[in-house]
Amino acid sequence: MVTEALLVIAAAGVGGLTYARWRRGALYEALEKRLDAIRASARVDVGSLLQRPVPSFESRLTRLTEALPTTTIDTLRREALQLVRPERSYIPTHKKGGTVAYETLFETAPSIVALYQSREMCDLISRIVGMDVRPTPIYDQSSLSVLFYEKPGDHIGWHYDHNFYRGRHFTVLLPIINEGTAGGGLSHATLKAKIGSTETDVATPPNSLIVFEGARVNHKVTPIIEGERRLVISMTYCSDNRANVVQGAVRRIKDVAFFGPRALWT
Ligand SMILES: O=C(O)CCC(=O)C(=O)O
Ligand SMILES: [Fe+2]
Repeated sequence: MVTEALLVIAAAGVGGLTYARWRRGALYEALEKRLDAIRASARVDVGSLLQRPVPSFESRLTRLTEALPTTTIDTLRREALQLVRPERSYIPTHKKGGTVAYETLFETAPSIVALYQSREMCDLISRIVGMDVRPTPIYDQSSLSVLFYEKPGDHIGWHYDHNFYRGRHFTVLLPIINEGTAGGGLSHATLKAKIGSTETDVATPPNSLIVFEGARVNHKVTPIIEGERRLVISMTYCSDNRANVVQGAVRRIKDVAFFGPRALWT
């Protein structure tokens, strides 16, 4: 009797897991189709971005100011502000803030997805880092996200952006809102990066484009205070998207910490 009951429970468990996995598979197939549609329809005007001189990437970090036309930033900001409530994560001492993941952006933010996927962005980042890079896969929740710093204390502690792929992996940040009572009307959220042994402040006013090798450059964001707000589009590009088994497993564990158990089935 007891054995039978256990068997039934085990079968139900396996059935449930298989079903959940199948559902995620179906979701990613649907997202791939949606991505094709977005690529075909949503055009983002990157203005003269590609005509700009390519800055040096010797320190594995660089930034451009006034990266995109104002009208493009306005569109991206409008889409970001329409997003459903971001998922808030609180990982003690590491991160407090909101994140909207890639798959959610497909529904409500086609221009943000189109910018990330655009030929122009791939070309620009490839030229800056000196190797051909592409967007990271659709099932990786960190490929593209919008980060919301909007409650007092929202911040990210010192970290490297883990590289889950065989190739080199680069992080590209595009702040679209940064307002508060620090210098220049910006928020107190300051991006700090360690270049060698030197800690540098990286200015992140709206419409700056920060490109860095997050897996090699330790970085953090200091807390915002009451009444401040900072929204950042965070994109990752990679020179070889393939991942070995260990890299895939580590990515899932990290995604589960940030986005919950649904990320297990990716
Ligand atoms: O918000 C920022 O400036 C940094 C975010 C970050 O560390 C990341 O997206 O990896
Ligand atoms: Fe990071």
